[in-house]
Amino acid sequence: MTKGEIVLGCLAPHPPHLVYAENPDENEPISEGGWEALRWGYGRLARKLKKIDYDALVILTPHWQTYIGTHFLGCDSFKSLSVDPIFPNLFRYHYDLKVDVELSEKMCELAKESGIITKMMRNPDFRVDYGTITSCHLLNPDWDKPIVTISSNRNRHYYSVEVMNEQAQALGRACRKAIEESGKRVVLIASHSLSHRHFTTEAPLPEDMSREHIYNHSQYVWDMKVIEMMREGKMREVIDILPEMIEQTMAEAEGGGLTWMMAAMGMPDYPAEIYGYQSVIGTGNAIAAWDPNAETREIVM
Ligand code: 2X7
Ligand code: FE2
Repeated sequence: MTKGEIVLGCLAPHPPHLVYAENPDENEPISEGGWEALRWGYGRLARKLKKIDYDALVILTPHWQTYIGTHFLGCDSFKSLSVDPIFPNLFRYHYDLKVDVELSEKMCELAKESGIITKMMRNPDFRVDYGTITSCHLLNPDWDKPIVTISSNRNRHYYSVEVMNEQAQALGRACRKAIEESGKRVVLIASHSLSHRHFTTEAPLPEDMSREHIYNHSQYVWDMKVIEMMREGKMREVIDILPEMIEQTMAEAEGGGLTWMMAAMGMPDYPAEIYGYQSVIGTGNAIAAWDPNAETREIVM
């Protein structure tokens, strides 16, 4: 069997606002648009993905939170209605997705072998979190590839940000080994924003872009610093300073997504492709991709 490989890694933020703004058939609410800088960037990355030959999308999401171990989706398919708990006015999405259970089991097994507490989620009525649905919809609106979702273990809260950062790296290394042994070509997704300070009052019309902006300059400065380091190919350094960024900006990277993905990809020292940056309800959202293939890697923005 040929050795499996990670063919792309994506930082893919999941504000449900972006799906709402796209008006896909799957989502009930109707909008007048909004957040174009992110949606157009996602469109470009989705077109790149269409040109890549891959078998599955593997996503780590901070909105499936587990306190005992790391869990992996373990049924062939999941179908239900996903309603955002905070924004039910924007996101009531009918999903019907397929899971690569074989790959999921392999990652679960190798993570366990490396000392991580793991569990397969075998409940067919399990409600898939909106982080998975939003990031996967925006990257692959056709839903024509199977996915694997990995939960976010809350060791950041149980222990510390530093423990999270170490554990997520161990998980990333185990997932890489599992992918290599599987023989599959896999796209990784870290589903989260960068700085994460929310606004406190919502505009009467959510897509009213005159109300959308960063609310705290320090958060913006952190976001720009991290994006600059991504462009420079300094991902080892980004992961090293991540605990400080998380504490100062309430960043969603606390869920382990970026750390996990970068460890799985061997801490890229080549430039990330940047597809967009914009605020959604005050949070800082960057879309970025790491393409290990130097021939297809681009300077996007
Ligand atoms: O979960 C989210 C998020 N991460 C960012 C912005 C808006 C809503 O939900
Ligand atoms: Fe979120």
